[in-house]
Amino acid sequence: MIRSARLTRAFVFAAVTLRAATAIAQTGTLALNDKQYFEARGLNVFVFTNQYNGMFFDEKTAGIEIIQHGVRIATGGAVRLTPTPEQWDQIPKLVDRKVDPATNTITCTMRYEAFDFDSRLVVTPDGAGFKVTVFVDKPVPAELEGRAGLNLEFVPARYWEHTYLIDGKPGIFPRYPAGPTTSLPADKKIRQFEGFSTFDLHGHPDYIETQPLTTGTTLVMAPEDPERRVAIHALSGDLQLLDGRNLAQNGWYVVRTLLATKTTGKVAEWHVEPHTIPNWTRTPVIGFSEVGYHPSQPKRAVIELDANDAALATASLIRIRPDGTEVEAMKAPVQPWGKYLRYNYGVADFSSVKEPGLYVIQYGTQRTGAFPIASDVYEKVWYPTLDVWFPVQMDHMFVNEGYRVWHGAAHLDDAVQAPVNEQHFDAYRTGATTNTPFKPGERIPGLAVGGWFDAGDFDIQGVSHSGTIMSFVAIWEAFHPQRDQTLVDQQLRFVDIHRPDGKPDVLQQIEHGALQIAAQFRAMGRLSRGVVDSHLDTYHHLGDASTQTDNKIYDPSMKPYQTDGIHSGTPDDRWVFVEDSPATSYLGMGALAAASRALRGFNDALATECLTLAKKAYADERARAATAAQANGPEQGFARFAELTAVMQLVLTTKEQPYVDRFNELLWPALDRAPAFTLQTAVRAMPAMDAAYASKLRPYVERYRATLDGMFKQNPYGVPIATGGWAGNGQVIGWATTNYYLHKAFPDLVGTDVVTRGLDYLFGTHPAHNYSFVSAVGNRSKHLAYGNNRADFSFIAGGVVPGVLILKPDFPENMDDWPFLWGENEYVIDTCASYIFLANAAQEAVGK
Ligand SMILES: [Ca+2]
Ligand SMILES: [Ca+2]
Ligand SMILES: [Ca+2]
Repeated sequence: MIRSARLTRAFVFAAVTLRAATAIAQTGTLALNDKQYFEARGLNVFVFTNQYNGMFFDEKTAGIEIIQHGVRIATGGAVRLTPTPEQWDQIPKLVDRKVDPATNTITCTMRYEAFDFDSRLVVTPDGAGFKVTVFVDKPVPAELEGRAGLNLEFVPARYWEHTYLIDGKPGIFPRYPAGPTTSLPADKKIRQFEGFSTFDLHGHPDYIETQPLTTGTTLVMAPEDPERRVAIHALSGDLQLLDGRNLAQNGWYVVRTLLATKTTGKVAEWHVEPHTIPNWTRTPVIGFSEVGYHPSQPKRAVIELDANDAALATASLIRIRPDGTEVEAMKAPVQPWGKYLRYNYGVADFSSVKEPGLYVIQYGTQRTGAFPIASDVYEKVWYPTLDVWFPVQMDHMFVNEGYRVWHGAAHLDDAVQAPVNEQHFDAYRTGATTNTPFKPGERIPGLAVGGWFDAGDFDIQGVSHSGTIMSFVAIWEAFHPQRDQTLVDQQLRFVDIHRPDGKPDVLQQIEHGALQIAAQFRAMGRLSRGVVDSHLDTYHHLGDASTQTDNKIYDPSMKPYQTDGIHSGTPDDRWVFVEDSPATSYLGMGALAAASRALRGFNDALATECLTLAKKAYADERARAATAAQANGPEQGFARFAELTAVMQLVLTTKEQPYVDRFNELLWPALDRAPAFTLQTAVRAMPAMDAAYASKLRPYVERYRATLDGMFKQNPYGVPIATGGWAGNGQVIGWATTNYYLHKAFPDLVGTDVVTRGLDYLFGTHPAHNYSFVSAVGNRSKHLAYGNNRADFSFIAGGVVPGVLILKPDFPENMDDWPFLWGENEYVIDTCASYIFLANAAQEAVGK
């Protein structure tokens, strides 16, 4: 204890000296930087550096955004048409964005096509803050008078247990939405995306809008907290403060000024002043594995530092003895890594410490939580995912855990053929035909069985289902986990968590997935793109899945909400979308072929049927002439890769020569085109191939190995970090899994370090914070996530979130106090299944 206190003082001294030496003199005044956003120390103002991408509409990552003291507090600054916009409300199209260093301004032209309404948003530094002005060249359209406003949205969680002053009058931010709202005639509602409605009239001819919590001209948010204080002054019009959660649980606090009407030129103007703490420096994030380390594996702490901060000379690994006393196991130099995105990084390597025990990392005055070094650290890390997360995702089942019911048996009214020419809000679509033997609206028999909720929503997604089944089969074949902690009774549609039933849970999950996919092939001869809600007002369901639809078969001869107990007149049965896509269907065949192997001896009838369906569908698909779109362009690439996956599974299942030949025909060109995507498939086929196959494959693995060295230089974590609109933990898992397969087959080329490194990243060695991305796994983990219980600000044990989203141009984010950003926090089935594989693989690779 004494020793550690002395160390701490030494570090503090070093930290202060280094910071003084490296700090850049900065005033509190915002200035345009070379990344095209406004910057002052402790404050960034983004102006449409990220755009509404139109795929999932308002993703809360566009418009004017404020990052105050390293935390994004505000988004969506733009002209909006409703008081508290929902995800599917109209969003402005960014027509033009001009960044002008000469005038220190960013000017954005925004357009609402549906209303022929253009406006211009100008942002410029002003005193200790910035000014936002809205201009119009034509008056606000009549139908948007009193509706169009300048909005800026604030993350509610950042203001809980905080207060505000409006024109000097005090208020407390509501911890839970408590109105006020107003009911308005449905015809007054601003048309939502594609005419969809998030609001269920439920037989009542009105909808709701939020009303202001308060109104004034000067609003000071969190005046008591220098880290969060923001002052907004309306230079014209009034400021309203609204609570979007009255409409939707994922709503934000909105500050709003209605645009002046019947006039042109300046129609709204604010001065916004987020407080900055002089010489503020972000507290370093010590990235490490919250799960701990195997004695033999590399142990790298990656320390993320403010751009004005420099690494301390050393960090210490301190062992905690049973009596609570401490001993420094190692003092490691912190090697400066350089800059990645907006931060500086240093790496402390503790790999030489191998003694089992409990440790903490001490860096300056900071200390991590405790973590183990032990030979069995990966042995149990996948249990919550298999025991809890997957059972909770099981559709068509009643899922119980102890005294708690997660949900009743859901979607017993599955399912009907989707309409033609339908553009669906969850990115599904149909063309001019249904691509099935069924007419629009016709019931497709046998689908109320098996399957998992794809993600935080409740649809059954064909592609992710196939991947999930194939991952489970890979887990079973590679590791044969006999773990049995779940009772699954398909007859009773009953699942009981933490209750063994004598059957391995992995096989029961494979069976559950296969039941749904087999039902689809049985009815339609192919895989659906998905089975999904027919209406937006049920799609955004939060709560018990069994109340998402009425579980009664739709009968058009009955009136809405009328029921005879079996049928109802409410058209809420889910829709089946089938695309004319060989790629989707091939993946389904792969899943069936894989499931047939694992289910042999467990459910022989289903195993046999799965293989029969897969072989027939494969023959049918091969006999079908490709359309022009399928024969060219990206679809062709997807289809080839999907067919390769299907044929690989058919080869492993049947060893039949025609499949082997076709596999070879597809594999080698694919390996040349996209080696990183194809190698895993190639290596997995090895058990069914001859020795010549392995030697032919070897040069591809050598080239892959060489690309890894380049990748290690891209960021300090040494894993591929994705930069798209959905964060990349799935890719990291896939990369580490490929490395495991390559290590097994070519151990002289690929080591185990690139297997465990993927898990280190997942478990806390990543940007933004150091929580484990697997809920309830590791000492500290994601305790808020975008599971279907997100409205409760909770998590589902074992779920893996997407992770760190890189907001353009340089802000890595994973909100840990607000669960509603799916790109950062939504668990999905294929990632979770592949995580179970990787955890088993890592434990096997490093040995017990
Ligand atoms: Ca979905
Ligand atoms: Ca079981
Ligand atoms: Ca129904």
